[in-house]
Amino acid sequence: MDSKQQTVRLNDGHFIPILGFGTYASQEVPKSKATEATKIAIDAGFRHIDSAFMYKNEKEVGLAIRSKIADGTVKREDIFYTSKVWCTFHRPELVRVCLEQSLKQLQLDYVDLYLIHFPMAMKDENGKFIYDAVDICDTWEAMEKCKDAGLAKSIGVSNFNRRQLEKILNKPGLKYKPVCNQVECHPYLNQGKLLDFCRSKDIVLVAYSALGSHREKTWVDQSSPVLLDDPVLGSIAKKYKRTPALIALRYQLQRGVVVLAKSFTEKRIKENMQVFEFQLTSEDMKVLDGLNKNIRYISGSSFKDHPDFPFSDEY
Ligand code: NAP
Ligand code: WDT
Repeated sequence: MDSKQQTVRLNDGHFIPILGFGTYASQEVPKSKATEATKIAIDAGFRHIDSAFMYKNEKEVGLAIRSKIADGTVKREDIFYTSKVWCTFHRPELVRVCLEQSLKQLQLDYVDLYLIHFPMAMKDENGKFIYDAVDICDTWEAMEKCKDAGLAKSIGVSNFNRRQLEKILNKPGLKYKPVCNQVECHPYLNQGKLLDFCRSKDIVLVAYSALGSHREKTWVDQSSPVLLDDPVLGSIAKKYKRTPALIALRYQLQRGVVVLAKSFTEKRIKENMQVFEFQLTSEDMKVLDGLNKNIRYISGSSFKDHPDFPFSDEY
């Protein structure tokens, strides 16, 4: 398997592999599965790995990365690792604390990319999350300090709407622009407008739930349609002798979106690497664009009353 993965240049000069491995799994999945799957992913050729403080798996993912370094499969600099600061660490003095906790779990000395996971500050009051008032620009300045300290090579955001991105881009004295905005993106929510905006600012859009999400009950309305069961995706898959999952991944790469794919199943982890083996015609890309229907699987509706809830704006 070709280990040199295709990358795209970020606005700070670093490069991000355009296909990433998602590692989030529900509480019921044994944490050791993350180690097993991440090792398989690296062996299969994935070089970009996405996790977060909130996923509670960084110890296990770090173990997999370090074991693939130890056995000579990769070097640290071949791996692009993303982590994210959780909402309860938005206070500027806590951002680095969260990153250092991640690094300690990982047993790594830097992350390639550090993201603000979600644009809403919260605080933990006796085990219950309540809203906290922290200016996102103050959180961003603490992110810039993490980059200057070398703990994160690049910094970016996740789940930001246009207004929230502009708030950071317009911050007086901005030192570093976010390199990316990681958001839900797939043929049913193709984020065309946010993608155009990000492009105009040299911000990479990174797609999560690109296969239609994990559909976990905590986060996803179980009555929503299953993306990979879509008949149009199915017929295009048939035409290329691939799978609906591969069509959904390829769609993102051809529109310049960096795409994450989560699987803890060896066969599907390997299958997802085939995204580099074929090309969709511009006609089929147009057909896929036509599937857009504003279905947000991870809608976060329980947070909708927070003043910084991102998904009330059109985009
Ligand atoms: P996803 O990538 O949309 O994948 C969803 C499901 O598809 C997985 O449960 C997987 O099941 C299955 N699958 C994978 N490859 C397949 C294939 N070739 N054919 C058929 N089914 C396939 O999942 P996601 O977890 O929602 O998103 C991906 C990653 O994005 C996450 O793991 C996380 O790293 C990140 N994420 C970030 C945020 C954020 O707020 N920033 C939110 C959500 C997700 P199996 O494991 O059983 O194969
Ligand atoms: C919308 C609502 C977007 C799940 C909540 C994001 C939830 C982050 C995952 C995640 C949120 C959240 N995940 O990987 O499945 O920040 O709570 O990364 S969330």
